[in-house]
Amino acid sequence: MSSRDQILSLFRRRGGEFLSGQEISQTLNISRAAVWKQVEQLRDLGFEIEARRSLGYRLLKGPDLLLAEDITAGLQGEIGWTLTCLAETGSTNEDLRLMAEQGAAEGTVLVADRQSAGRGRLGRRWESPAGINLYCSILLRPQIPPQQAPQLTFLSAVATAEALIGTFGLPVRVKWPNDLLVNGRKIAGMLNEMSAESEQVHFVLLGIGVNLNMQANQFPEDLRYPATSVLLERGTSVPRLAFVRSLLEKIDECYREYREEGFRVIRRRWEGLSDLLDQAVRVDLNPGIREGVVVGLDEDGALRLQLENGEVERILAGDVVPLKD
Ligand code: BT5
Repeated sequence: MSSRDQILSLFRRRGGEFLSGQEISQTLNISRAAVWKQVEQLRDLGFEIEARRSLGYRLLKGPDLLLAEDITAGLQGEIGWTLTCLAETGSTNEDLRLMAEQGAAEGTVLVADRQSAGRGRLGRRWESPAGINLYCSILLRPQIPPQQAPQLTFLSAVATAEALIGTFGLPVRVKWPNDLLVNGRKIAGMLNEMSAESEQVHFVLLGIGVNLNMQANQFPEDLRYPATSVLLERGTSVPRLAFVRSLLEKIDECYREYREEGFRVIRRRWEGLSDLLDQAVRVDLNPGIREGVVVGLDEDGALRLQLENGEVERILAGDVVPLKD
């Protein structure tokens, strides 16, 4: 743990009471001057810390920071989480890929407060301003053949949707393949990547971006779809910590189910979160258009579309829009 995290953890344990500079310097084994420097850095990060000559320091108020120790404290589940929170990085998926290639274990998670080059799919950008949202990547090493790896995309969408519903009571729906919408506006996106050889997956990275406290003017102007955040839907800001914890618990639960029962249960949960099941839709295959009725998901995550002639076509990529009558 860094000196900064150690001081914060001391403050938290003291619950708003004063901590003397001497006590901090002894516990951390750093000089009094170093303690002062750390306190100044915490203030730069937005912590309100009162300093009194005879009493020492006390924490009055903290920003909504994400710290590894807070996130994992007492988390239940089977995946052993190893979490690192970064103040800033290019893309958590990029960083975690390097760690995975060097042998990082299943359950390794990177969270960033801000991403300077947050990635969407197909080279698109994911807007990732500091201090308000969740940007994280989760490393899994499932024992599956590569063609089943897309199933993990549906797993992360189900887990994220259920965490949003459970924590904030929002009416979240899934949009094939991997967007989460509230009232037709995008609140979260998934960027899952894998490394595999012909028979076996080496690892899968679940990249998850969730708009928690994003204000309307913080979205880029050229959005492909209208976007929203928990703040915009609920009208109040929300703590990021509670959400990340619930997300990791949901991932753990879904992954256990997936290992024990295969894709079946995840698929059923995903279909329950989709508005498009049994609906007439138009799919823009770019190029080409298909119209039909959505009859479910295939084993590999393809959308099953029943055409007018009764045939079922598998849609691997495309933009799906409901047909209004
Ligand atoms: C996605 O791509 O929806 C995947 C987003 C994954 C982001 C996470 S954050 C942690 C991890 N590390 C990364 O570098 N990435 C992952 P896609 O479906 O291609 O959507 C991208 C499009 O959504 C952009 O072209 C914009 O139009 C729009 N967009 C960008 N930022 C947005 C935001 N914050 N909220 C909603 N829409 C956004």
